[in-house]
Amino acid sequence: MSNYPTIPLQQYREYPLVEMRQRLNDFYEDINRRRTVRDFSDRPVPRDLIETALKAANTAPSGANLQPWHFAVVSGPKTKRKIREAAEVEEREFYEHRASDEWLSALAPLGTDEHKPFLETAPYLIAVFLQKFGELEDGRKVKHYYPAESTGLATGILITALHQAGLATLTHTPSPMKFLNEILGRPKSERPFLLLVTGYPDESARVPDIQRKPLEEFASFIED
Ligand code: IYR
Repeated sequence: MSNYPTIPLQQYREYPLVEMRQRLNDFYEDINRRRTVRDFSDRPVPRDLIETALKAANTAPSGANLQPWHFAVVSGPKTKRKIREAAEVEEREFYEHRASDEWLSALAPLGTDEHKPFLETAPYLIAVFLQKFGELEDGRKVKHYYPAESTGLATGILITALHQAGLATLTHTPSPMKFLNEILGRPKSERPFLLLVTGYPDESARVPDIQRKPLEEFASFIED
């Protein structure tokens, strides 16, 4: 087996069954209040909240524990404007030409269009990058395994952590979003994964009246 050093699993906590149910129900009720928000307030958010949420995200499991992600956190108005301008160019192209009618009708209930004012209004844009390779100090490349799965998991924890703090998020995926590498000075070995917009929701924020599927529709239990 491995000859890596190991330590006892001291952090693990077992709870009595009633407590397990209580904790899980509380968590479910809380996460079930999460809604993707598109109307953000410009109220500032202290940076330490973002830092702690990122540290939570970085606990995600990853292929061979190589942590194949990078989070570029943007709060500066100049950079936010550049990102908004570049994203709106791609979005205009998407809504006017690239998207199929089928795609546009799937998006219709969300009421989205090519205007992305939240990219300037929200206090933080977190650009999530997936690293296909890591780089050692001497410049040698290290292959990463399951970078998409790993980065998706880390992003899920990030969204959950920000929600836990009382911040709203929007998972925004302008496509293509190579412009993020240029604007944010990220290397070619990193693929922009998504842009997470976060902050307080605007007081007038509204969300589409959409439902989550019932358990029977999205899970199956095989018990024999
Ligand atoms: N990227 C576009 C379109 C869009 C696509 C999907 I799939 C969505 O769930 C929402 C939007 C935009 O941000 O408007």
